[in-house]
Amino acid sequence: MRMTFRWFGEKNDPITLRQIRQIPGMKGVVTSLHDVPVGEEWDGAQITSLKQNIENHGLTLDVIESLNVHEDIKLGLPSRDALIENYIRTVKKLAQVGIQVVCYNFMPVFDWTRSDLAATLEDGSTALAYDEAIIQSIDPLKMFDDISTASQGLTLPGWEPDKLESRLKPLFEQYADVGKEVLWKNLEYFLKAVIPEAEKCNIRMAIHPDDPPWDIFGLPRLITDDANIERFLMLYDSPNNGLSLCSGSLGVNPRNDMPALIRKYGGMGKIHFAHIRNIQFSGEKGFHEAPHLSELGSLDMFEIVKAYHDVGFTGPARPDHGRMIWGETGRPGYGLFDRALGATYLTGLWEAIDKMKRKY
Ligand code: DNO
Repeated sequence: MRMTFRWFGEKNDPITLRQIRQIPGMKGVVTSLHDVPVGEEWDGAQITSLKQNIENHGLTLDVIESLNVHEDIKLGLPSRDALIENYIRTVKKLAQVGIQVVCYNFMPVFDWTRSDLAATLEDGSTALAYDEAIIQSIDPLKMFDDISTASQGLTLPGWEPDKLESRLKPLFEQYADVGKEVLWKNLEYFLKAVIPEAEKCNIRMAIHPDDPPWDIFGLPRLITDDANIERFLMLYDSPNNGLSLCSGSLGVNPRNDMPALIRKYGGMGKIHFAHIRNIQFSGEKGFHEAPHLSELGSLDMFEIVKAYHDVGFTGPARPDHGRMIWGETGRPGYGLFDRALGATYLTGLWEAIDKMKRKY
């Protein structure tokens, strides 16, 4: 397991590469060109300078999270072919500078979704939370404004203004005809075009599970559980077609046994990137994000990290969303302090498991 940290770029993140470099055990960075509108081909020089900047700080660029998929591709519109061509050209450019893993998702309209970006926990910290009753009562068209207002002036991943703002209403209308099976077909079409090219240039494509892993606002969601992950992998069976396995996304459905999923898909070599975080159930389809520690959440992080260790996972992993603690302000879920604590905790678990296995 190679410990990495998500960073949103020089102009887009209050956290600096220097701070990230000072987190004990931190090796690499996970990032993206956040200012390029989704669907556009990335500029090679910008990719090179991003990588160079990260390396100048003593870190490596391990994963592109995300190379987002344009809604027209998910909708299966005629414009998708040109957009897929752009996507492939970007993937090839990433490969040229030595990047090996590309994370993306195939969630319609909204990426991850929460009902509260700053729910207060017992200890006075704040965390992201989800309550199905609230989500069902929210007008999704208004939700974008609420999220933008609450996000401290920083763009939240998956909620980029260019993608949503004025496009939201027409998008919902377009999705009215796109049920689950159509979405599966459109995903298959995308994979059949992209994965053969990823194979040629050694990029491991890693889909992120849907967060939360159930339909929201009447929009279909696909990557939600074991059966659907199997179906996904069979759409295009290739070592380059794999997963960004996220314990906090899949783990909010108590029927998803995270250590078992890690053993199964890690054992098959299908996990290209690991997001590791804890959540606390707060009812049927309800949860808040918890500190990474097992004792403070519903997931057993020892078992999760041990499962990665048992399958010999050598890929990039990152602590995922953190709480806001110690008075920090910033991008909800992506502050420095709690994620740094998460990273060192996960590194500590790994060391303990590793040494226990080798010494006893
Ligand atoms: C949320 C993230 C997601 C993830 C995308 C990948 O914080 O885990 O936004 O980056 O779904 O495409």
